[in-house]
Amino acid sequence: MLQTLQDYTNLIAGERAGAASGDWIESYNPYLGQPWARIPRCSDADVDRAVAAAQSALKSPDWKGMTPTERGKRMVRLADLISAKSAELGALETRDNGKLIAEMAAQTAYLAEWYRYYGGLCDKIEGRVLPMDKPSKFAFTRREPLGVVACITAWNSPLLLLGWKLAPALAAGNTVVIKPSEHASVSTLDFVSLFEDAGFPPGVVNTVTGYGHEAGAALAAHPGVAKVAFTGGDHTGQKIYEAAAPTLKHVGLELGGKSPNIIFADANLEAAVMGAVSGIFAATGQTCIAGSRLLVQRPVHDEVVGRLIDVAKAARMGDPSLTDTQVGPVTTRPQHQHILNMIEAGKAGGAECLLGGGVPDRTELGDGWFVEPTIFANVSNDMTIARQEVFGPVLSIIPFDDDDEALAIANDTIYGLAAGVWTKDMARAIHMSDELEAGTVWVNTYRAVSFMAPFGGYKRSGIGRESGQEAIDGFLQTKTVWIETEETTANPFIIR
Ligand code: TXE
Repeated sequence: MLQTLQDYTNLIAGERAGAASGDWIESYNPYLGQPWARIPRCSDADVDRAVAAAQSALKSPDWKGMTPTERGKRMVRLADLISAKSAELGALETRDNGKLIAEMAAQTAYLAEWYRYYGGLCDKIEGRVLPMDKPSKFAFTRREPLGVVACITAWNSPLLLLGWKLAPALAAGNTVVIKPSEHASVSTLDFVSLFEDAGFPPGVVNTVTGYGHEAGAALAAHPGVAKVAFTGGDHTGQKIYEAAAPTLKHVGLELGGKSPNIIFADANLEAAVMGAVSGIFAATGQTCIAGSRLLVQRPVHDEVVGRLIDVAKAARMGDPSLTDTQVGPVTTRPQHQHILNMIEAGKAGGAECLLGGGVPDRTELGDGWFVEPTIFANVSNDMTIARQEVFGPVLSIIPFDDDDEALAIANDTIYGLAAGVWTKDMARAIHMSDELEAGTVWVNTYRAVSFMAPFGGYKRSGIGRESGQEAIDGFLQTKTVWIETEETTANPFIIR
């Protein structure tokens, strides 16, 4: 039966707009494997309009002239509106990206806190009076917005990943053009309606939807954009870095990972096994912080593997819009194929597939893009399955003997986004957290995030930090103002 597709449009300069070309992209419901909505397929002309709108808003008295305290109040008002609408936004995300409603609703409920937190910081952005070494000079610093910020986001957690960029960018006084993923744009297009109600002037927040190589590339290279804040794959991150180079834009890159989750023999094994499950099977492994390499100390290796299989086998797979589903589909057809290819690479590379390993043979799952929770044992760290990001429910288990070996394996990766350590020995926990090359280390927990906690990658996992107070620095630039306080005329040929 043909379904009527619902059209969602962009927000540019406070007005709703389709693409200048009139073209659309179908957005799929991954559980049904069917299109359910359409989003505009934008290109250069739309990007030019959105950037121009953001540039004009940046200089408008309504935004530039708004006091930081007032800006903060509007962000808090926005947070309240998000809280009131969070269930609806979570349901939209589930429909569009296929991730569990339990997960998406929790994310959209928590999302408001980023806007509250950064709303509170708006009027705490302070310059300094410098204790001058040149007595007649008075000098102070001001911290000013960068300009127009492009927020380019991925499909796995559209609104949360956006909030990590948008909230500090606005708090710092920038204006924004958002390019959500072509695979899951709908929640963003719906969400931006809240800005008018919260009292933000038109043009402060704009959107352009479309393909990465069209709208995304045009935005990343646009001379009117001062910073690109991006979440996505590392190869795309590299392209964005290159596109930003000719005009020397600032960049913030939150990229992928191959995060080690390390279980020592002295750990609380029940908690550790649940931590391993949450690291890889929650969100169907579609999270940058997936604990995709599970390092297990040999004395407890078999017990951990046995417990993991029991939990993973029992996980309820199905409709992501039901609150008791534990494993949903993956978000895109290409991603589905990529995961299956990686599973084949694991088998071909000699890893032992103990669970799953393909598409579930269950008619009740219909045409949804499902992959079985898959566990590989006896993985060595040089196998493809241990080196490349899968972004799916595929766990590689690697045995180790002692702390040094665990560290050597854990750090032997091009990535460095996160790591987990499970032990009751706090000296060991501290030592491991000192030595692990990762932007986040979790001890006896996994996949915890907060608006207060800086988040970002070492090595090829990214540049810059999101969340926490320091994130706002990434959206500000410092101006130093010098004032001569004496009436003198200095020698122009020497430095003053
Ligand atoms: O992400 P992309 P995709 C990883 C994961 C996955 C892989 C590819 O391993 O398999 O990336 O996923 C836009 N200029 N992660 O293809 O391509 C694109 O339209 C400017 C990790 O979805 O990185 C989208 O809005 N923009 C990750 C955004 O970039 C471009 C989350 C992300 O797309 C562009 C998702 C270009 N040339 C995937 N090309 C994480 N870190 O959480 C694409 N885009």
